Amino acid sequence: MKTQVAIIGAGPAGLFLAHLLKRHGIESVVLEARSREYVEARVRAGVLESGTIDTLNNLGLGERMMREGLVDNGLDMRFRGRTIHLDLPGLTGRSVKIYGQQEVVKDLIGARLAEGDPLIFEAEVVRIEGADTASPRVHYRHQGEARTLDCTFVAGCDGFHGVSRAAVPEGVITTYTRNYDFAWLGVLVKAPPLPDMTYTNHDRGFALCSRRSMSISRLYLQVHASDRPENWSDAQIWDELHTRVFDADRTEIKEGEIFQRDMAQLRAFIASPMQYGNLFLAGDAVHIVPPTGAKGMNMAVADARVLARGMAAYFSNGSRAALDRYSEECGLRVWKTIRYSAYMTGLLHRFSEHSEFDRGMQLTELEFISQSEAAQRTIAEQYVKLSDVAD
Ligand code: RFL
Ligand code: PHB
Repeated sequence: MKTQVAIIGAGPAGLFLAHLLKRHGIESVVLEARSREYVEARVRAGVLESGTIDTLNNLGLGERMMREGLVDNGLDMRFRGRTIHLDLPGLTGRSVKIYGQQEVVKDLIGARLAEGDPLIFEAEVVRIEGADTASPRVHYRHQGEARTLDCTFVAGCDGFHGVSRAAVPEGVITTYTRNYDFAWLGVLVKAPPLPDMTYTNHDRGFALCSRRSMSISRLYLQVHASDRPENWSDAQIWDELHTRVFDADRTEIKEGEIFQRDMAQLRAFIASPMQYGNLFLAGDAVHIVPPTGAKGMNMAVADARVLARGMAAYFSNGSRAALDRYSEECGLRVWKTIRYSAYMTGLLHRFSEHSEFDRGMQLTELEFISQSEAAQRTIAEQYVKLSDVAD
């Protein structure tokens, strides 16, 4: 098989890239290791920044998101039993939308297949050959057979554990990592959510109350990195959530059937540069943010937009200039996003290494934010528009 762009991975980065390229008249083939059912059921992100919303709408694929997504105007941070309410439109003129990542992925997959464009599931890429040549070749396995895909460019959109980053020779990429010794235990619950996104910093650890609809809550608890979802009974989850959200009489958080559980390790990671020859990395394949700022998917979509623009310039006038600047163009935005996500993580979690002094500083920072509109605006602004890029 032969195509202009071989896209590895059908997550947000790969799927957005495929649709954006198509709008520029560029052919691509998307190779995805897992099944369609698996990819569409994978519960992850939920918060869409306006740049992501606009991109989906501009592709003509935002109809369901606009209908079913929830506008989120408020961001609450609780500590010492008090709430700091950030009015996002009041502070920034913008809001965010809550619409599950797997819903975005379903919409993008549905449209790709309806348009009759190649998206191959259960096609695991095992090797990229000649990434630094004019004709790279992607080797993959499909239906028990070894196959190849020849292309002009390879887009490595295969997440943190993919093969693309590993295909870059040693010494080319520098990595910057911070691993946290805690994780998020996430649950989906059949119960009405809190009205606003609520992050809490409690002596017993962080908690987050988000939502997927007016009848489905998405709730998270900070747990130790070595913990497991099955270690927690439903009753323990509810006790811990009520406690950490300062809901002493257990009336605020509505309980309901817990129908899904997962765990996500917290990590910050950047690999730089984001390109090697004709291989370009995007999304989680090249950077990971701790989820506290709700940025991972938004960052993946922003990468796809910059990359699509560079490839469009190449295929329309033969100039590599924009493509050669891809990594540089993404760099500062990526670092700012990591910085914000690490800041929010540091502000809201309990750290085993913290001294009493560190804990005092953390709570005083929250006190300061509660009294300073400037500090609130700084947080709100980054929450709504860190992933803005020009198309
Ligand atoms: P993905 O989504 O991991 O997709 C990569 C795809 O590549 C496939 N793949 C391969 N395919 C072929 N051959 C191979 N060898 C392959 N190896 C892997 C995989 O099967 C997969 O389908 O990466 P992408 O596209 O870069 O997207 C990144 C986002 O998924 C991620 O950043 C977000 O989910 C992060 N995130 C959040 N982001 C937000 O913007 N807002 C949020 O509110 C938010 N909340 C979250 C989050 C992530 C979380 N977890 C579970 C880590 C909340 C949580 C709990
Ligand atoms: C979510 O709704 O899944 C969500 C919300 C906010 C975050 C992370 C995840 O910071």
